[in-house]
Amino acid sequence: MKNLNLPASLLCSLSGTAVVLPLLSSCSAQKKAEAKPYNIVYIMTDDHTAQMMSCYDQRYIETPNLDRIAADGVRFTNSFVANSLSGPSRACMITGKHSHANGFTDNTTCVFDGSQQTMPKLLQQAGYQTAIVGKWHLESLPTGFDYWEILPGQGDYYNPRFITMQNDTVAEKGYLTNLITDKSIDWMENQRDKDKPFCLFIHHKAIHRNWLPELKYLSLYEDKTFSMPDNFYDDYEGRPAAAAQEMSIWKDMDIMYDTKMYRKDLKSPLKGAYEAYVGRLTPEERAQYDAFYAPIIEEFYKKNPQGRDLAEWKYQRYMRDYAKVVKSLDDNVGRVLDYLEAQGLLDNTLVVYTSDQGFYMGEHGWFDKRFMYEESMRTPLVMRLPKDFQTRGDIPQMVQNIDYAPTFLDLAGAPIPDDIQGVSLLPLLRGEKPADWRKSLYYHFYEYPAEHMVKRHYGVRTERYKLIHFYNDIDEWELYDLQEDPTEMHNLYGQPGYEQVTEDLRAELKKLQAQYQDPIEEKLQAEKAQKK
Ligand code: SGN
Ligand code: CA
Repeated sequence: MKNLNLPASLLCSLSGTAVVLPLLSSCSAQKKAEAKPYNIVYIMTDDHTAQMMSCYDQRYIETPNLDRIAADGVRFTNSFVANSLSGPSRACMITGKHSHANGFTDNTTCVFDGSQQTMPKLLQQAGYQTAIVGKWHLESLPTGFDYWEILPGQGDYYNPRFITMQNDTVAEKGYLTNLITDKSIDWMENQRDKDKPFCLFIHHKAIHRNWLPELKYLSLYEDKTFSMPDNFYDDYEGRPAAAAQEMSIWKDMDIMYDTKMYRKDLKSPLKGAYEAYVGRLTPEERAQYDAFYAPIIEEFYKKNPQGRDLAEWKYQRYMRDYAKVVKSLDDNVGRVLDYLEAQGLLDNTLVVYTSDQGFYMGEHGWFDKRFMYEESMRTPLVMRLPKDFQTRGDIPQMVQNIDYAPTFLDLAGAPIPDDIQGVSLLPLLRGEKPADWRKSLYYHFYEYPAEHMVKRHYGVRTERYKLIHFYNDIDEWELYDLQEDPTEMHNLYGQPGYEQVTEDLRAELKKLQAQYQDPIEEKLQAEKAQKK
């Protein structure tokens, strides 16, 4: 099921249906003579979930510029990551390989081996200029980029620091989402070699914790009451790993750091981290920030909500802050689209918008991600296609972040090395419906024990079912019927009537682990044998 690996110039579109021509016909020859290589603008945000993007979900907020990408192009309705965490997701994306194969399995212990094969390096070999601006999060410095300017670690929202190619850390004035966009546009306009095709990664910190809004949007959404998901008060029955997490809005969200109810005279575990982040504001900015929060803080401590009142109060503050941060992001995506349009670049550029993973907006009572459950395994994915791609609307096939590398290489007409584990999405972008498209996805999360305490797990997802194995200090299996139970509240593993489904999924899981060469099952068997 590898891509067809033919340059775009070998394809000719006949009445909206893409047809592959075995030899250069006069049509493709003519196109080849005219064809300019495509550019790629890859915009990736951090922790932006499809629930908070109106082209996916109309319940909460409007995202007109993100929706513009989908309206003019395509929306993937089954887009997933291989490991729902920032560093690992980014490593999957640039290598086209699962975490065990690219070596970056978690944020806490890994340093990306930048000497390995990556998509940006292969694009450079194909004659592309490559650049990345924004969050990098892979510990080692970027390789394979002609230009880079990255954030130290998670980065700062206010008056942020950037690491330059000289390895200097430089603080800048402004709001991070705007600055990343300014720098990206500046690279396209003033710094790149305009005779070469380019691939630019615009990697935002938005909408990562602790959701600090641009000051001009502090008051936005303050009148809005967000509806709560039905499973906000999930009791995790039959799901011990879900019960053991520490990412509950009610119990784990920090009152100062996350909900900004700062008081000098009180304590909270993340008070110092909060002070450091808002301490980056200038005195004038801080005065504006404090003036907004002062009455909310006063009212909060006066009412002193407890129990479910506190949980629901926190949920509203969380939703509002997150929505405000999305607003600046949406504005800035609009700026990039406008720039490309004004420069006449849009027709020749693939614009991709995605996130490093999904996020919980109160589902199961949570914030954060990590789990293989739907909200965090999914990630938004919309694309605006170059002019000669006629495909529009929804693409329902299951795709994963390991597919971006082969897709971009394919679009560039570059060969896709055999060890890349993802598959090119180009056939889907051409409107084809490949009969042999993948029927299942593999997932593996490793970062445990760690912040939020989500246990290690791996699993398989098919169109209808999901089988998960939580391991390490636990040995628990979970089975979900996504058609009957889309919010994954009923673990069916071991229940009568599901023997065949379980057996089939186990076989599929084994097949995927063999295909991708993930040695985890053998490792666990060996550990078990040793214990006996
Ligand atoms: C930080 C956050 C966590 C978050 C991780 C990973 N804590 O450590 O809430 O899960 O990043 O996020 S914070 O106190 O520093 O805000 S990731 O998207 O980078 O993987
Ligand atoms: Ca993230």
